[in-house]
Amino acid sequence: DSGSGSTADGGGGDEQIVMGFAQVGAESGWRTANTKSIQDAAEEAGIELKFSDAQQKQENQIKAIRSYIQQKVDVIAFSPVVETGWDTVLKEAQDAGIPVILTDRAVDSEDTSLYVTFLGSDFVEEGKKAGDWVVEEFGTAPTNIVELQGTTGSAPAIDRKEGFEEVLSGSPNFTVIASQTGDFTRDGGKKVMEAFLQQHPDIDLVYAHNDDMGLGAIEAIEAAGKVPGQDIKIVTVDAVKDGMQALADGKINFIVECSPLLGPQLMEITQQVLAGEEVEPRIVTEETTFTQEQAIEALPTRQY
Ligand code: GYE
Repeated sequence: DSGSGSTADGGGGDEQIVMGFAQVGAESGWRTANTKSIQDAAEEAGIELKFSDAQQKQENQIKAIRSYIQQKVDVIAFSPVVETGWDTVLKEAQDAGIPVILTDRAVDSEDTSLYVTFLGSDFVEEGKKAGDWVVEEFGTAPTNIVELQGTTGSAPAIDRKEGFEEVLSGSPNFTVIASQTGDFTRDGGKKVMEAFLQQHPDIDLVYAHNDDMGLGAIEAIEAAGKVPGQDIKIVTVDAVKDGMQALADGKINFIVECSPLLGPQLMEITQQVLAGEEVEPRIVTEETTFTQEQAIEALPTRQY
């Protein structure tokens, strides 16, 4: 020691980072893969992770965030189940001097100083990609579409609907004859699709905001004696393994990818933020789309 009075600690740079992560729930294959990615990446980065599952309820997420504030974690990361209603709790985190990183889903707060950055997909773009495929597939043929929406009020449900509608609005042959939430779950997708099939004998296409609801719809279509992928075509978003398998089997016709593997980037951003570095306010995930052949090719090496 130089005798200057400094401690061996060297300014606190070596202390373990503690992150509080408030997850949406365990509603889909996507979410399971996302949770695993975050847990694995935290371990890899030597970050201590406090993790909570809100079971798709905003009040539970708010409680979790408040408890992270109380525990004085170094950083809070979360995926907001819905877009609105976060200002109060985010202000509490800000007042406590704890940086907040949004992952996967956005909030619609006007005060963007309430969070450092938002890491996740461009959901409007995903909706557009689904719409582009529909236009290519059906051309000018009259097409009756039913839509299985994600969780009401969530960023991916709002944006995937918007992007899809934007593309189709230019072609009068496309009609969305029914649109309802299936809450991003397989069971939700199945139940809503059962009702749609009873009400509408003439469905040409299902647009499901995620694979799980599309997989539920497949069950309902088969139970109604129709052939999914043929009698009724299906386009979904996510590209998790079960969805990709259904695409490879010809039961789903097209999938727009949404990557759940946000963990490594989240840990990297966390380290930068806590080191006082500037980070971009919006970090968009890179994604592709899959046809049946592409799914068959990608499946053997798919991580999730
Ligand atoms: O598409 C869906 C999940 O927020 C992008 O949430 C995520 C969505 C994903 O339940 O499967």
